[in-house]
Amino acid sequence: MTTDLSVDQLLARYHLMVMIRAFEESAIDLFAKGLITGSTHPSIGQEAIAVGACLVLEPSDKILATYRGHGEAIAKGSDPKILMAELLTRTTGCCKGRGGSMHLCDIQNGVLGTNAIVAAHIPIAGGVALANMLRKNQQVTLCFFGDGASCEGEFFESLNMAALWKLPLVFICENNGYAISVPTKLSQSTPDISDRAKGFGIPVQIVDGNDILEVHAAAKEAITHARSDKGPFMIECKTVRWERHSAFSAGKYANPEEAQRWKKVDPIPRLAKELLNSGVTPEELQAQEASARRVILEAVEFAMQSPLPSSETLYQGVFA
Ligand SMILES: Cc1ncc(C[n+]2csc(CCOP(=O)(O)OP(=O)(O)O)c2C)c(N)n1
Repeated sequence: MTTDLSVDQLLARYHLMVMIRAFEESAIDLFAKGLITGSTHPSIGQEAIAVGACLVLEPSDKILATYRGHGEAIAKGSDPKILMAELLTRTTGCCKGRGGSMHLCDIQNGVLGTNAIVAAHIPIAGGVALANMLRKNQQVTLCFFGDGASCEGEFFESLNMAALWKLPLVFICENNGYAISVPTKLSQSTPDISDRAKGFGIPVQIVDGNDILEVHAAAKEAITHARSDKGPFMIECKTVRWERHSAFSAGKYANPEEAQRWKKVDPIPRLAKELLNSGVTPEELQAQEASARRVILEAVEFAMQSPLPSSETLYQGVFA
């Protein structure tokens, strides 16, 4: 596929995708060691969606995502140190350790929340987009959600109001084929989730979510559309979920071949191939990878050395 991105811009995207991959691998490792409490949901294999879409945004734009949202927060510009500290519930975390892996919020960077309740953030994203429309600030809101979330009533209500009020909102469906253990063919009445948006008169694009060039091109069109007061847009990214729903069940797949299915369409080697074809040397790629992995090692170190909140602070930030 041809692209308007320069080799340097592609390399920056490669760096970010590897950073997200390394962050998720560390999260799985820390979870296995009992250092992450609750749950954690890796976005391994879905990095091209987060990076492809978020890098089209302006810094003042906003995003909301699901509990599988570490990648989107990193792609939107959150410092992996404060995100990793949040996963480890440290005081230096983006929510002072009160949110954990599923509730990342970094207002300064426009990350208005990842959410544990399936689809609950979709109407919130609608509210954010409405506020921005009323303020006439030309900000766009991206709302990432899964195929499972698209079966919730809130999704349909949000589509309707967003279309009716022409909100500057881009819906990005990460259709990874599963909602926990339920394959989409057992939960979705049509193969394409974007058909639902069409029913509300919203323009849609279906892309290969493992091809960052396709995601980038669609995001550019959608974000330009939303920023030009033309209303919402939906992108459906077809992708393949990492082996299991969460780190809790990592490595416990009955069928090991099924567990590895995401590797066959892994977006990172795919972009690497594109870069090599564009004249980037293997050494340059290795240097990018080493640098990205170093950032995450430093983030883990920072988080591990940060203090846990003391019991005296238990009631801080409790408003009701
Ligand atoms: C309202 C609600 N119902 C059920 C759950 C339990 N639950 C957690 S994740 C999940 C699956 C969601 O799948 P999908 O939207 O496809 O996202 P994915 O995990 O594949 O990224 C469910 C049912 C929940 N957290 N919230």
